[in-house]
Amino acid sequence: LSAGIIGAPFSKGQSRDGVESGPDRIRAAGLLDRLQLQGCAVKDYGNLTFEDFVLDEPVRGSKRVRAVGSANQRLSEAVQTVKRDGHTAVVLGGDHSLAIGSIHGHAAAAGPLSVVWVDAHADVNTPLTSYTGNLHGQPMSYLLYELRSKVPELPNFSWMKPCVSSRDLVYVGLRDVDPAEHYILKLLGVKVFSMSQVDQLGVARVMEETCDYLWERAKKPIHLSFDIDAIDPSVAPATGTPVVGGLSYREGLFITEQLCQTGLLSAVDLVEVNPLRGQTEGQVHSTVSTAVDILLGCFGRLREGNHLLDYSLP
Ligand code: DIR
Ligand code: MN
Ligand code: MN
Repeated sequence: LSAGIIGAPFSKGQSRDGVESGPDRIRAAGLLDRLQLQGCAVKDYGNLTFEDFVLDEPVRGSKRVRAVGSANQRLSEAVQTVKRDGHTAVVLGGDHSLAIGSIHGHAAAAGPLSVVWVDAHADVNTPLTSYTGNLHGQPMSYLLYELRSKVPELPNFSWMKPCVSSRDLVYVGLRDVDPAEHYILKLLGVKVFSMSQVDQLGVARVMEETCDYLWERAKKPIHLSFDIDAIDPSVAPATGTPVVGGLSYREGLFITEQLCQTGLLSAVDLVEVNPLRGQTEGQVHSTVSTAVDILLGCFGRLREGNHLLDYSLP
């Protein structure tokens, strides 16, 4: 296993300051050392820098489209480099609009993907259905082939084309879905395990069904896009749009353990950690360390314990 880490300190897909410091806070919590200690090779590609747009007026109600489009083009290229270097890509956000570039770059380098989207929100508004105009609530609508005719052309988005089929997408953890998003999910028949299904089936069945569903046709590389707000705010409060009733820490880790064990996990986004949204340093710490543990789980950390292949007793 090897991880290629990209920091994407990007915040313009939503309106709250602070989410741009996610990558550095997650690194400062020891992500790289801890990955290496568990036997994972790590290459840190550093933080991306993004172009500033002085004039970035809303386009059909959507905010800072030019900045988001340009940043995602850079991110897509960075993810392609990491994949071509042979690593599992790790994108540290930043807000969830960066899934546009991350998934686009992953698909450009690796071909058709399965996407597992773990989030309180579906993030499948189109620019025309969004109530907020925030692009972090829209990335999946840009990425799905089936919504192509529903997404207007936007400045700085001509570099990207949809690259995900709605049959290759599974949601886990939803509990705050806008009416138009719910309509889209039903119309396209997207596989959704909302918090209600997690309650009904338990996380073990949810992950078993997720993997069975994704493998029905072919075993494609998996892109995990993990919004920290999927986890309950009692554990991960330092995020821009917390929603009560989320996944427990244990359910979050279980999801990563199961996806890692498929052997197909090929890229991971960890997004929406916003240190400025914590009310205490303890809240920030709990959120950041949960994010780190989720990433460690993606790279083979097991709660039963691990040891390296060449371990020998002293
Ligand atoms: C809302 C909130 N559905 C929107 N989305 C969030 O802005 O479209 N996504 N917070 O993470
Ligand atoms: Mn999200
Ligand atoms: Mn969310």
